Amino acid sequence: MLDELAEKVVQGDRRALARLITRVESRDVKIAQVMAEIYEKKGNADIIGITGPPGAGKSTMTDRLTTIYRGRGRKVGIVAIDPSSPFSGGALLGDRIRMNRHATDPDVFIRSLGSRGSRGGLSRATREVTALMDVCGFDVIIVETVGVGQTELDIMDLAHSVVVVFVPESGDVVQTMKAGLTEIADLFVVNKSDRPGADLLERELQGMIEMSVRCDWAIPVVRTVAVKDEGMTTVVEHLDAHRKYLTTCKKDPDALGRMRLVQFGEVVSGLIQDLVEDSTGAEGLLGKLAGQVYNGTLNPYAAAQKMLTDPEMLRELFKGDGC
Ligand SMILES: Nc1nc2c(ncn2[C@@H]2O[C@H](COP(=O)(O)OP(=O)(O)OP(=O)(O)O)[C@@H](O)[C@H]2O)c(=O)[nH]1
Ligand SMILES: [Mg+2]
Repeated sequence: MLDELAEKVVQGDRRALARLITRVESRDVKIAQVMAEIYEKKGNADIIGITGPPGAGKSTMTDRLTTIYRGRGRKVGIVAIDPSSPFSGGALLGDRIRMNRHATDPDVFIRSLGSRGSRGGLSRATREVTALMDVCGFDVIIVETVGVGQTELDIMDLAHSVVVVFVPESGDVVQTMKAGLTEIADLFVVNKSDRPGADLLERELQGMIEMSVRCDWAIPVVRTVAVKDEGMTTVVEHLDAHRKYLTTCKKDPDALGRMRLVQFGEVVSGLIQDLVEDSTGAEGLLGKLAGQVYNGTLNPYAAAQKMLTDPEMLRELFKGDGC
């Protein structure tokens, strides 16, 4: 029996989608049940991650890519993630301006996710939001996230294809991250190539790719000027090729299974975290335990051990929450 709102999302109702996403963000415990039921209704959306330093042109690029995909008749969902912002909801102000021309398109759905509400579980929230967009009928989902390698969000666990965007001045970031970058990226973009230094950065990235051990997929490097729409179709062509590679080359057969296990662990720990947080103010054994942690009379590890081994406490934790 599907939740009424979820039923509407399956039928492609955007307003229901927006409301269900709000429930994801507020960590409504019942959302796990909804996710379990709609999971099989997921389509086969392409999830594209766009990441890179602040101001590299990620949103501008997302806007241009959206135009290209819409031109192909594909419905586009956009998730703009800003871990530093406590605000969620519509698009971030700057993005609203940059993506203005898509604002009235019913086949483009833009949503930003901040850190509030997701209680640190930003990666879980993002995964759930992309799944809901997929269920709602969006074919391409672009996840924009700021920062390279230092975010709590592992974009490569979420997206099928990851675009790492740099600007000619990004040499330092590239030097510090080095090999780590080739593990994250499926495509490197040197944006703002209208500025000096693009050549040098491109060579550095090429050098890094040659040194990397990843021989199954040759990471392309594309130079773009997103504001002038230069190089954007090349980016899309490489993304198409990468998607094709993923479906035909069957990569590492273990990889998918491992990803599912990571997700499983994430869901279980997230659910328990939500339940623990919801129950700490309550009466009973859990409330008492939380009180001891709060006072410092019991350390968090000892308390966790106690909670997970005491059948009474476990019963209290899981009582009738439908998950
Ligand atoms: N010169 C030049 N400017 C660009 C290019 N692409 C984007 N910009 C400008 O760079 C600024 C930042 O662009 P955004 O698309 O907001 O960058 P972002 O990476 O999404 O930024 P954050 O989300 O704040 O990290 C804007 O003023 C853009 O107009 C480009 O190719 N060349
Ligand atoms: Mg942006």
